[in-house]
Amino acid sequence: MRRFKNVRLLALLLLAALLLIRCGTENPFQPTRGDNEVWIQAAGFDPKELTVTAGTTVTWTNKDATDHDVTSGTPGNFTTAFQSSPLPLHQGETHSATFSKSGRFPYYCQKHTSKVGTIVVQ
Ligand SMILES: [Cu+2]
Repeated sequence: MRRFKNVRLLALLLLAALLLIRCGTENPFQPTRGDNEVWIQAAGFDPKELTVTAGTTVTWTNKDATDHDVTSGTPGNFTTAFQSSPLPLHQGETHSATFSKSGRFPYYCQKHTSKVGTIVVQ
């Protein structure tokens, strides 16, 4: 009886996993934002300011249908303080950069310069 229950549970879990996989381009196994992750939403970078410790790798994920980029610096003032995304990110694509030194690192989207964010490294 117990064995039969386990088989039913397994079948149910398998069905749930299959349903999740069918749910579009987003990673179904990561429904919430990670600690060192910034989501690029239609409204802007989320969170707008992210605080991490030195040595942390931050990952940006484009959650919007529109292409966006992650450019180190402030609008019109590109810097090489950290690795910018080489190309615009399509929906679902990610870009990562490692922050080894402490400080405030502003960034923006070149296509939509009202979209700005800051990584604070402690
Ligand atoms: Cu953009």
